[in-house]
Amino acid sequence: LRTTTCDLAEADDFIRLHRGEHPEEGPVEHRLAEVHAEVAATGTYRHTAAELVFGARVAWRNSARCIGRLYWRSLKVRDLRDLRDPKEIADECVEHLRLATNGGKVRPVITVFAPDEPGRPGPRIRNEQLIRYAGYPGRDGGVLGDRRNAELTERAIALGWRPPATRGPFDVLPLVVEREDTEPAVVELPRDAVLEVAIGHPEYPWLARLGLRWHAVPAISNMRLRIGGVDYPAAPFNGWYMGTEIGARNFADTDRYDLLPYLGKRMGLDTSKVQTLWRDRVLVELNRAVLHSFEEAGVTITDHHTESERFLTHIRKEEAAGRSCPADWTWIVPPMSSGITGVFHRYYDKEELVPNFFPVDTRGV
Ligand code: HEM
Ligand code: NRG
Repeated sequence: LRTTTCDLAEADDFIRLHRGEHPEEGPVEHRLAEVHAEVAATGTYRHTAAELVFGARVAWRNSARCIGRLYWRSLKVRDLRDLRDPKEIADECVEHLRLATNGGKVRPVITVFAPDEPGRPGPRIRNEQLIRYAGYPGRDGGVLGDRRNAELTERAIALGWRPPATRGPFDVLPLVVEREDTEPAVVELPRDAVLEVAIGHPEYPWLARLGLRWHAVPAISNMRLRIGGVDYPAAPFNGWYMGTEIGARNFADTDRYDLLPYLGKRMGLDTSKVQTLWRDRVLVELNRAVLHSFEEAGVTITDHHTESERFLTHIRKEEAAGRSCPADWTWIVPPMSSGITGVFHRYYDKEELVPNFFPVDTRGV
């Protein structure tokens, strides 16, 4: 746990970056002296409200794995740094979901809870995302639901969570929020805070009858926001989905919902050998179904072609502003039809910049 004195060099770099991009915030030397004095006295320092907003937005701007960065300036930042009580945090996560969901017109939001301080770790959210579907051990060693969340499901049950009487493939898990000196809080999300989209297909009416669904808002809750040497271990953030995340990964990966074999048969394809490309054909229809269903439901979603073009625009804008734009090709390139998207055909800056998001309990760099 990083609960030692904050990194002064990183603090300096951040304060200079902020004043450099926001000269209206006043002279940098004065603020640097303040920060140094506070770190000398307490081992850490408190960001101003403006620094927190800027830091969170730049953390998004610096996220090398994210294709959605064009709108980094629009991130809404909720400053809840005074909250460390697990139950209060869970309640504010629910409020986060309501603000972000916005009736389907999804808004990018981050909620920043208490930071790690010397000798006093901040709170932590154990769910990978605010909305996750349970994965229950099934018969024959299989899993009912999302295998990715099997461990979290087991943990929630051990902590006293009662799954629905009839277990299904899309049961929303409770939030598990921890603080060093208290029992973890296990808090169920109210139904009306979780907008979901029922998946149908523009031409195959039978697909809607399978009962597939997915949640509208992807809200990552297990990454540490690091700004100017200060770590915020609980800082859930969300944007909206790119269709392939659901259609080409969550529904298709063999260690997730693994739907391709079943759908191939339902589509009447020759699944006897890979070179009929039956899996590729199912993938296209499944991804059409996801985009079609979100669109019909009035829920914000983007496709991988549009998002690739936007990302290339973003890189051009960053270069025009005199900044490099680090990007990880292996994450940026979409998991289907890669070669027909623009992001496939180039190389990217490789350095790691801070502020940024890191796995919650490692240093990351
Ligand atoms: C990753 C799209 C907003 C930070 C990703 C990925 C996609 C994506 C497709 C790859 C995910 C995967 O392969 O599992 C988008 C879109 C957004 C958006 C369409 C719409 C606005 C945001 C926001 C933030 C953010 C608001 C933070 C404030 C990240 C980070 C990752 C990521 C840190 C890497 C996650 C990891 O390492 O597991 N994004 N994103 N994104 N995005 Fe975004
Ligand atoms: N692939 C994951 C979500 C990862 C982040 N994607 C975003 N982030 N779109 C999934 O649930 O499928 N975001 O902040 O919008």
